[in-house]
Amino acid sequence: MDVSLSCRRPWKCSKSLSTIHPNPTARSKFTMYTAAVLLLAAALATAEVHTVDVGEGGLVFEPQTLTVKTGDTVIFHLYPRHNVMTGPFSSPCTPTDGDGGFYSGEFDDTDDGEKKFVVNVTSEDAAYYYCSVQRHCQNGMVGGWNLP
Ligand SMILES: [Cu+2]
Repeated sequence: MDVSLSCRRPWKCSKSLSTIHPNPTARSKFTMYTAAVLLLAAALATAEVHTVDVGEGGLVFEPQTLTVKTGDTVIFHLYPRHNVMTGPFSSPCTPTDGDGGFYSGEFDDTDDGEKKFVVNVTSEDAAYYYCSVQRHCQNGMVGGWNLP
């Protein structure tokens, strides 16, 4: 027998919620999942990608300073013969002692004029970085993010 034909009072015949969602837990799991996806989407929406040119126009980082948040990505575009390395503010132009610093490695000539070094930001602490080639740092090739 066709249900729609037998139903003369549609407001009394509509399917109950329990029919649509026979398992209430399944429904709340779906809601939790939706909330998690929305939160993730919001986090991704606020994560930024920053680009820093390293030595494009001389002994400079351009821009010289950045404001970054955890989750952001910083892409260093290394121009020939330059690199980027973190260092402590207290002793300029020397490498950080292995505690969460980064180093792009030597610029490799086979990279055809441009090399990208990508850093994922995992802390909002200030970071100082410089170019460790010859005396570039001593000549002012320094930069940093979230500097006080
Ligand atoms: Cu340099």
